[in-house]
Amino acid sequence: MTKSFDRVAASCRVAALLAGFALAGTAAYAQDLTAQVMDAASEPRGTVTVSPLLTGGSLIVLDLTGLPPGTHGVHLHETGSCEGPEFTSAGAHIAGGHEHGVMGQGGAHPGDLPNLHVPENGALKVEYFAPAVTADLLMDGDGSAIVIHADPDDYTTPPTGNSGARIACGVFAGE
Ligand SMILES: [Cu+2]
Repeated sequence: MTKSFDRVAASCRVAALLAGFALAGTAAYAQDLTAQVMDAASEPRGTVTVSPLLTGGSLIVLDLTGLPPGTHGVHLHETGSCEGPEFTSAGAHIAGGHEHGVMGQGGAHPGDLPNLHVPENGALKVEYFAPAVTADLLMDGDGSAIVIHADPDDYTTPPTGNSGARIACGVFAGE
């Protein structure tokens, strides 16, 4: 009687230990990634934080200042490099084998994000869920970057939604 009780307790302990390992592994991978955003003149323009969620997807918080008023496309790009003033070093969008645009054929890229509507004072804080953005996508060998464009993303036209020049960029840090 006592013996089988002990065995149950022991197996519970093993299960708890395994659960602990699994949680620790996931938690280590799901830390926040923060990008310090710079414009083409290397002036700081705020931060973007991506929090990969244990339930899937990510929470993205953009806290930006000094941007030109108006509507701007913003995406997660595939390379963790922001060499101004053109920021082409950030590469293309994180595509995940998809085409561009939530309204495009075969879309969307996991890195496609909603447009930013920047008010007259140039400052904007916004947060939203990005269901297709995972730590695996962001933290591959060459990292990733957030890129803000001069024009709105039309959510359709490959490869960038006609969003124009890259006006600000930030590399995600954290491993
Ligand atoms: Cu882009």
